Amino acid sequence: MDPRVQQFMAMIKAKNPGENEFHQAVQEVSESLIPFIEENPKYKHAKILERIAEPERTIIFRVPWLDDKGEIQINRGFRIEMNCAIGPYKGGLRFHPSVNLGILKFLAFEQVFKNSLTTLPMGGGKGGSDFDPKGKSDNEVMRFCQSFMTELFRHIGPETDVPAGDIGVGGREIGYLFGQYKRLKNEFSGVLTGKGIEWGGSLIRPEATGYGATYFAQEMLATRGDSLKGKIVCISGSGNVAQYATEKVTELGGRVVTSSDSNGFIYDPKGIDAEKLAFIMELKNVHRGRIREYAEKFGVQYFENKRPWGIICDIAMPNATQNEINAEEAKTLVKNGCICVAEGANMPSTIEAVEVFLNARILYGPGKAANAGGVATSGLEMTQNSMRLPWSREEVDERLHTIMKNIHTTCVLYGKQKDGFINYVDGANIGGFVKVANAMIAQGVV
Ligand code: NDP
Ligand code: 2IT
Repeated sequence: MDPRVQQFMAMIKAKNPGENEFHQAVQEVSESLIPFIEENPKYKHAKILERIAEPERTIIFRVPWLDDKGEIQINRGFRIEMNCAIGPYKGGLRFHPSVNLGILKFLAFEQVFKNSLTTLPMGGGKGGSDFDPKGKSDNEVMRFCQSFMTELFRHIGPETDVPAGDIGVGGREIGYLFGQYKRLKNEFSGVLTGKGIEWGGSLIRPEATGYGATYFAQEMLATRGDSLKGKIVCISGSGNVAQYATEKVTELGGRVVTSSDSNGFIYDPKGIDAEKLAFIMELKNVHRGRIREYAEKFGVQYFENKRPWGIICDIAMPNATQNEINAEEAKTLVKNGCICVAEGANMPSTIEAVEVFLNARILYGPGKAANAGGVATSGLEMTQNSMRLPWSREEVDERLHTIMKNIHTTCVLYGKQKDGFINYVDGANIGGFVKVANAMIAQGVV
């Protein structure tokens, strides 16, 4: 490791003990940024890197609620307001039992760079709870969301901080959260994104992350005169991002052969076509069942407690969670001929796995660039809410597509090496940093 990175990371680790995912995210970014900052001393003098790694505000609160048996349950709620140099804090809420301060700080940190890359005026934030929606009734989820918002509402607002969904938070949860915010504030506003289409949501927001990651893969492939046509694609996850990545990849001529959840994955060599995807959507979004049921329904193989990276593919799209591809799995992917990795999830590859992809010189699109289509379309939802005027499906999709192309161009601008190889990690980190850093300098010591 570069000794300057090592020194910086020693400070970060001492200040944020035990927050492993946060350390990992900061390390990956500082490996790109520290050499860049050395060449641009104004950022060094203004201590931008030191400031950007310290949240502007961290809110932690108790979330008590009553389950269906009338028993009191207590969860912990969080909102990390990381950086508002270029716009109100913006980023999702995650409800998952693994949620803790370190995980949300890594996500909020990534969000600052990602939101800057979208070209839209959004700062970075993230929040959530260790609440586990699995196995809970709709009424329990509603009571939890109402209690969560009863504290969160005083910290957020359409000009202050605009949460959205992430793992475990989809249309149902956003509805309950919005309902409670509206009651408490007596205000109908764009305080959350991912809203239902009848009450202020944007068309294409549900599709946006998966579509955007696919558009980004398309751009990466085009740099090598290639396309998605005829490609075999391994996708992990079966939630929001995975579902719409599967839809778009298939539409563009690729064949998606895997789908997974936290219990295992299915392998369907014929491909997950529109009819089978409709089954997954019904299974996951309505019945909230397990992916194993796909194997039973369509007579394909199911691998319990396994991840799909051993399946031969041209393209991998990790769309489930952080650190779901380790170095061994990365090596297997490369050995099996994988030429492109487009991350729909946030930080799904470990630092060692990223190294494997970069050393193999395959097309590697890190999450903060490849999955920015979700938050970008949230930004478009905010615009429509401010104008009080909805755009058509075509208009939003076209804007999303343009934004993904622009993010790709920014990555090339900052990540293209002398030998022509595009290092998308450097490209996304530096490309996301510059605008935020310049804004911070202009706004003084704040
Ligand atoms: P969902 O809750 O809709 O789906 C999550 C999927 O990932 C499920 O299939 C889930 O399986 C699986 N999963 C979650 N945790 C784990 C785990 N620890 N191990 C294995 N599988 C796991 O979430 P999204 O699709 O919205 O989010 C997926 C990823 O995309 C996350 O990394 C998120 O941060 C990122 N992202 C999401 C955006 C959005 O707009 N929604 C935008 C940008 C990034 P199970 O049901 O068994 O838990
Ligand atoms: O990680 C992400 O970018 C998201 N979960 C979406 C955030 C948003 O505000 O739409």
